[in-house]
Amino acid sequence: MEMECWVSMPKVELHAHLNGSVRNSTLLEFAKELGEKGIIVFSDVEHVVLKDDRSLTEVFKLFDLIHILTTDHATVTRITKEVVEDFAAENVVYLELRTTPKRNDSRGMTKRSYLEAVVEGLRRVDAVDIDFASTGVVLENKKKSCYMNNECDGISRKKIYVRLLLSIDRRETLEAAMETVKLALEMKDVGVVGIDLSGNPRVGEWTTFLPALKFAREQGLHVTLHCGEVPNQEEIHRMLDFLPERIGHACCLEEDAWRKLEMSKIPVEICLTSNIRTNTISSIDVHHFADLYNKKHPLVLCTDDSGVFSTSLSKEYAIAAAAFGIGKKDLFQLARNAVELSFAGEKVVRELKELFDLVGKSLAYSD
Ligand code: 6MZ
Repeated sequence: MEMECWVSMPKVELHAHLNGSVRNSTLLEFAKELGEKGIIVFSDVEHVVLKDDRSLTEVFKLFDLIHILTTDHATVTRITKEVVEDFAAENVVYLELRTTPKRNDSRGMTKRSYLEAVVEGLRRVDAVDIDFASTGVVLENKKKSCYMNNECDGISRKKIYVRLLLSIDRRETLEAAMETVKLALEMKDVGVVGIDLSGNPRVGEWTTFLPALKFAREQGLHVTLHCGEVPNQEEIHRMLDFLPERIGHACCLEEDAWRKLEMSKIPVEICLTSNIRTNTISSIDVHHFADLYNKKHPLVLCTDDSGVFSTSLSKEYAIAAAAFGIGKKDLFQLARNAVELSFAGEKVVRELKELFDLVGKSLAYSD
């Protein structure tokens, strides 16, 4: 099936890290600027940014580099705008974008000002209409909204819903994690809907963050955890026992943890290319997507880090179709079902389902 079929299909993205989704061209532009100022050596950075095949350890080294390139307010605003517009361009109709609020004293940056710079990026989106606030603010450019390229007639425009998850990095202290959760609570009205635990899975103990995660949950924030990117069975079990509303990856689960996951019905965010590239899963034909899909376990296809892994959500759908022999209608249904897994709340879920049903009929994705 042609790529265009996956691009034109409406899709839902629930696991995308902001700094992992930056275009390579933008990263190289930043690197050039810092190179000219003598802050970095451009040729060294160029080599790292353009390298295609990376181990999990190398990926986290790359993130440290990306953060050097991106951590000032104007840059954060720019990458947010670009990332949202890139997802919208391939018909992602709902994007739950996650990012780690960062404090950087040398740039006068606090976690709050970092997040404000992200929200400013959402405000600056102008290639499409955007709904990013839980209070229902929609920024429209006078024109009527639509979702699909081929339905746009020059009068109507695409629209994307964006909500934010704030990530806790496993390198952080409990105090820093608490600050992130409190920030999330204060910024609910600009579309922050939950908390993610991520970062190098070989670093830190997830139990450090348990009080912050529990507090987040008590306060009504949604919680998703990176779980099972490395084979730490003790941690995997305890994470599943916590019953997060979703988990990311779930790659290295031994049999009893796997059974626990299946029984729990905790939805899984699947990132095919990321898992293969980082060698977390040895090859696509043994990927656990197939088992979960066949057992009708709730799941969603995601990109993880579309910039770092040179992928897109449309590509992830194309890979699933080719590797597991799933047809267009079934993958459309998978995307539609993923709407239910979003943290956006009933109103948005209802609107998105209506949209899927409308598009499904007009593009013959459904019967
Ligand atoms: C775990 C990951 C990740 O937050 O700076 N991140 N954490 N596993 C992964 N699999 C490859 N990919 C990305 O985006 C980058 C940060 O997201 C987390 C890491 O903490 C990384 O530093 P933000 O916008």
